[in-house]
Amino acid sequence: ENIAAILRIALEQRLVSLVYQPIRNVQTGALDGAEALMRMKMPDGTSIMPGTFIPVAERTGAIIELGRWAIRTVCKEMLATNKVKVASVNVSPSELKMPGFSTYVAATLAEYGLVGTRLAFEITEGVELDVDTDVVRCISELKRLGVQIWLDDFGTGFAGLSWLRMIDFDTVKIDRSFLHDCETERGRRMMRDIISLLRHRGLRILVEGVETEEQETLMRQYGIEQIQGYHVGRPEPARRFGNLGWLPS
Ligand code: G
Ligand code: G
Ligand code: MN
Ligand code: NA
Repeated sequence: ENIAAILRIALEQRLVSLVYQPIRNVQTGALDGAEALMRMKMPDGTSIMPGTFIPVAERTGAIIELGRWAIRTVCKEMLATNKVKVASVNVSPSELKMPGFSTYVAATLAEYGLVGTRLAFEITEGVELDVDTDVVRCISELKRLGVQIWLDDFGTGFAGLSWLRMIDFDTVKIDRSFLHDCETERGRRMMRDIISLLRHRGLRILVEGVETEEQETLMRQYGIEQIQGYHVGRPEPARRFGNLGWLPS
């Protein structure tokens, strides 16, 4: 298909790039890691956001190639250079269903001399997701490599709780809509209930969409481990990272 070919050309011509949004440990203030987000630049200089091209890539199968490129690039420009301790990559369920995904991940980590624990995959709790045996198998293979599995946008889809039943996630990212609702007592009660549910299951919690100091303080009081959002930092190219005070052991 046409668009699949365009995406392939975009990759070859380096029109696709990654930006990284920092993740802060809200208890210590340290930079814990960064999430990789894809960007596509058109020859005329305008940017296309993933919300536009990822669904097309998923439909045409081009997501497999884009996804592999993203994993390799994160290993090369963020992890091998020790710019962050942990970097996360968003993955579509269709990538996890492809035979050979975990083999590719293992080979890429080995190529850059990285331990699996430094890489995380964010799986979005979208409607289209069905937890089938292929996905579960792929996730156990990744976990055997030490790779972290995070649940993204928790609370926005129908599948959240059944995913929690079936998959041993390392971190759950609570969708930013719940944080924004924390302006009201009703919203704060909801947030505390979600935190309590996740705590009882032994999950690490990251809250997304922190835009103010007040929200950061509230999340610290709630005992959240990690936060992300414009208050911590916007997505930036890899070259903007580097003096983060973290040294590999
Ligand atoms: O950066 P932006 O707000 O446009 O990202 C929106 C969403 O696009 C992300 O939350 C994520 O779900 C998806 N996305 C971004 N980068 C990637 C990627 O590399 N692979 C996949 N599968 N999805 C991505
Ligand atoms: O689905 P996912 O959480 O991976 O989407 C990440 C996207 O969320 C980023 O590309 C960014 O555009 C958006 N985002 C990140 N931080 C904030 C924030 O503090 N406020 C808002 N409104 N959007 C954010
Ligand atoms: Mn994400
Ligand atoms: Na999210």
